[in-house]
Amino acid sequence: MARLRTEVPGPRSRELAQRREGAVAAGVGTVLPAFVDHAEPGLLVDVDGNRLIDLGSGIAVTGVGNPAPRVAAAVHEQIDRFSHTCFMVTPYEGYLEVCEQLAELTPGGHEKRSVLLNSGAEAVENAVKIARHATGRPGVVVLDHAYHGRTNLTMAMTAKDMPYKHGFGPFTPGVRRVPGSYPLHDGLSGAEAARRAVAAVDRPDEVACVVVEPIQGEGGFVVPAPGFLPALADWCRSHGVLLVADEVQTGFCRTGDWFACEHEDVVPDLVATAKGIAGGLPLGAVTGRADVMDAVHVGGLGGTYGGNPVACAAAVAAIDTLRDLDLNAAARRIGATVLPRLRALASDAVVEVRGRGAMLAVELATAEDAARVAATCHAAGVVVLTCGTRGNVIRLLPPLVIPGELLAEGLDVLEGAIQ
Ligand code: PLZ
Repeated sequence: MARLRTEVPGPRSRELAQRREGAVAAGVGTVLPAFVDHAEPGLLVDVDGNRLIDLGSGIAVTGVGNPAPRVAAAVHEQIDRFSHTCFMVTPYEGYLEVCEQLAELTPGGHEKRSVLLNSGAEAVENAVKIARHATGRPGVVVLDHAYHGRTNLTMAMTAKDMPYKHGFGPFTPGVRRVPGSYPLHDGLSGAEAARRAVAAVDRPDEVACVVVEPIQGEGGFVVPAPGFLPALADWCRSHGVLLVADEVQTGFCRTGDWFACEHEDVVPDLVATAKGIAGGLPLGAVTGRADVMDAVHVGGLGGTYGGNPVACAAAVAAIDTLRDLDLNAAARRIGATVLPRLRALASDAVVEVRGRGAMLAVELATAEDAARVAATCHAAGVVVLTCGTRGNVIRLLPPLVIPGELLAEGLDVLEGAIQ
């Protein structure tokens, strides 16, 4: 079945790309300049009628599908009732529902509170604000290869200079970067890597929090060695340092659990979420220990749009969908299908195949290899993304509801491109 009607990008997309140049800031990058007209399960249909296989989910956002019928219905229903009041001015029930769901779903049976925000970066930034306030300490510890966002504080926390930080300094002080766990390259056990990480923290008594992605995202889909996260959590506990899990990319069933921390039974003090929480609408959250969250004075947290009612309605519907369709099981099935196929690839360019659930990656030898593989996939109508501090990793983040035959077809293309 021919999915492509024209070359990708086609003539209409190229026209729009030209128009874009006169209107959109050059600093906004684009992976695959095929302008989208609409989406179907597992597919993005572009303005030239090409049906692209979506193995990116808009960077791990539309796990529940795109469009997701229940999310769309909830959004329509909400926006017809009211679009916005600002929760800080006059509240509404949807915000509470999302916070209640977050308390139930995030790791740990302790009492929790949440604040809702607009994006992943805002969630991480607020987690740090809360941790500083609750501990009375200024320091923030982050890892090599970390990605936490593009605001000034989160740029300071993000490792990679180009493109995220280059020319955008000075950055906020107080952020200490330490080595993490990258088994392919450091050969350390989880416990050894954790010892190395905390040894690089000179004044633990001045550290408010350690912020970690349980599987690193933009930095290369780096799965830490088993035991790394639990050892870090133990160290935090014994030094009065809060553990903040940045589950912005890994959360909401992406790795086959609601949150990737669960895989090693790690219970963070605070969890930052966004992306998959609301099926495509902008929403972020910080959820954590009630005593820590409630340490902040009234009025200290918020924002005009944080927890916007439409985004909250979408989140409630997205969470219902993740639960009802058992998309954790779907994510595990995707991993069980993809990993053996990619591991069987015989190519000198493939350095490692790794990942968990529907967060999967192929590390290639060089960034040029990854760029060539991605370009071949794109030309064949398959949306794949790259990542990695060195840009040498191909990553797959398929919608959790992707039909099996589309996933298989996308993999055929990827395998061909790698070979
Ligand atoms: N924390 C772990 O993955 C966003 C960024 C894409 P925002 N990752 C995609 C880009 O080039 O900007 C991300 C993440 C982790 C925080 C964030 C930031 O989330 O919603 O993009 O602000």
